[in-house]
Amino acid sequence: MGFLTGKKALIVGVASNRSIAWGIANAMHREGAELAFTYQNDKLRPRVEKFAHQLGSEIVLPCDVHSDEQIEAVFTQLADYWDGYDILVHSVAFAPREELEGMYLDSVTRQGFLMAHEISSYSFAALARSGRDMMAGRNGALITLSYIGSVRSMPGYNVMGLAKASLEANVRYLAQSLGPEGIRVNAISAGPIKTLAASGIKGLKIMQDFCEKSAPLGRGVTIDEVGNTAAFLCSDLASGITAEITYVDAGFNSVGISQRFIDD
Ligand code: NAD
Ligand code: 0WE
Repeated sequence: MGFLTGKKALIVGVASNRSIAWGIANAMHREGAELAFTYQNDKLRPRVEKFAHQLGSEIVLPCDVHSDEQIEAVFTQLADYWDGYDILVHSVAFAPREELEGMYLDSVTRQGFLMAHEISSYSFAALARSGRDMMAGRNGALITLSYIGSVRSMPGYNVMGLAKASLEANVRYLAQSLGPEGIRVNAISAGPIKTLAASGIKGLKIMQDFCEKSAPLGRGVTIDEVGNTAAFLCSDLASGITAEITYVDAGFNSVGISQRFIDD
């Protein structure tokens, strides 16, 4: 029997079969969870419907996290299918593309800053709040996705780094807010993975190669590895873990200078 048997999970952030949210959905399905999905816009709807069917789910709801109404509506619609739910997966980020290259101070704007923080951080709290009543009394768990650019400057990550720092603080404050209700809140800080959100990013390949060379495991990570960790963190196996940022990055974050740079 899977370790998520009997759990119901809402997955926000599937856009393709490379999406981290898709890796998480697969792992949660394998461990016995029932799934529901949201899609950002009409272009993504048929794709997400197809992915949902592959994992035995008929529940596919619109949700652009820019809209308070759509966030509220997700849970009124979800209540038509489920009495409650146990797991929220938040796998969403956005900043204007022009702000994800070059030097931070040359590219940051008030509008880009607000957009990045709203879509990539505030939306986690907004979804948590709207879904709160449906999660009452069932050992719920929330999970979001971060990146090491929250705590170290990374070339070109720029305003997204600030938004991820906010998201990680959001994890700690949501954990404090929801702890009394038995709801746990965690993040996974993933190593770089070639998804839609990472495509077209200048220098991504170079950064991936650098991470692979530096990481103790000497390689990158996959959406399945992130998925397995997310499934664990949202399961009762992780009942003592909340407000934590767990790195799934082959150990990259722990290294000063890799031994490989001495040996090679
Ligand atoms: P992805 O493009 O597959 O997923 C990003 C998702 O964000 C898409 O499904 C998109 O529809 C959604 N989104 C963007 N704006 C939205 C909005 N206004 N409303 C609703 N949804 C919106 O890419 P991914 O790499 O799987 O990204 C998922 C998460 O993982 C992001 O938070 C990202 O920052 C994080 N992350 C990615 C990497 C990486 O290297 N790919 C590393 C660490 C963390
Ligand atoms: O969080 C991310 C990327 C999130 C993202 C991606 C895009 C591309 C399309 C946010 N907004 C947008 N806006 C768009 O218009 N990652 C962790 C992947 C990523 O992005 C980088 C990276 C890495 C790694 C940007 C610069 C440097 C490294």
